[in-house]
Amino acid sequence: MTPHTFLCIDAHTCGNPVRVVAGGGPILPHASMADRRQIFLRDHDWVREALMFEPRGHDVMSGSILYPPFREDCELGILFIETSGCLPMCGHGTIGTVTVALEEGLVTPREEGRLALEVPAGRVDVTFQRSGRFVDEVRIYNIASYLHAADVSVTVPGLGELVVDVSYGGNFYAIVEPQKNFAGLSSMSAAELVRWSPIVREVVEAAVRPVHPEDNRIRGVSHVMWVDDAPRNTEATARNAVFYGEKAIDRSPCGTGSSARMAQRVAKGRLSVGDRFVHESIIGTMFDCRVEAAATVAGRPAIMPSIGGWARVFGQNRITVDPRDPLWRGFQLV
Ligand code: PYC
Repeated sequence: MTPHTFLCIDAHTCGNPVRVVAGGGPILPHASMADRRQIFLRDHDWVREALMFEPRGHDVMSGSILYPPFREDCELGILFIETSGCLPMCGHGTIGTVTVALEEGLVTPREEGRLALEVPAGRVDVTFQRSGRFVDEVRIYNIASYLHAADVSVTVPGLGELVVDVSYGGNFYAIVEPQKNFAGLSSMSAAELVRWSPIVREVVEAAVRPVHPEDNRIRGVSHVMWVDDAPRNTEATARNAVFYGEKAIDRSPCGTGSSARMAQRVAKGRLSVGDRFVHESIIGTMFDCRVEAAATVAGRPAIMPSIGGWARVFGQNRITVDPRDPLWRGFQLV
């Protein structure tokens, strides 16, 4: 391998990192983003590891690579990269990527205020508002989200019984609401959430093994969402802390997590089509979400959610991965 340079733009969405690879990403065949995701994971995963893991990234690092879309009805293709792999969909990543792409002139929308994106999970439409050269807000019209399994009882070694729901919003989430062995987010530090979440993920995955009924490449409980209805902001409806990868807690309110959460609440009669749902993150940032419409996923009741949020661009990052560096591929301490 010769040294390889990536032209990255660093941003954050409501506190969670988004490193957008605008140049230097691997050339992938003319294929859907779902197929390109598989090809990237098979042949080019070193790119993700080198850019996401230490010493060039960190435990919470997350980002995307821009591609021309395969679908003719889309204007931009996005491949999500993060420490845990390549997600089918990432909400905070989409808000950050769209903000970067627009502010840096990397995409020209067919119609001002709208963009159609191709992501591995399907087509995602966004609307955005700009003030001059800056993007103020991006709203994602996310893919159909549904409650996959309700009231699943698991035994978590060291913690005891938890009853969780497994819900899909672009990734499968184990949702942990306050109950006997979880008294709400104020009862657990971030370090405790990082300690318990991989164990919860493992036992819930063993109990449910979710597979998306319309795309069997989307499978497995990848995220654990701890929630309560005691947000600190008066405008917020609820708050959450989403665990992903090996050590990461989402600093944003999590777009796919918020979609999964709304699907769960609608399925349980606690939210309705047309309702607004303001989700607060572990650091107090908020996404302004809505249940846009009812839908179905392979005959199951589902919703079409939307998520509004903001991102800020803060750096141009020309990163060279040099094979002379013994740590060129990156590492993670777990
Ligand atoms: O916003 O969808 C999201 C997300 C997934 C993992 C981290 N953030």
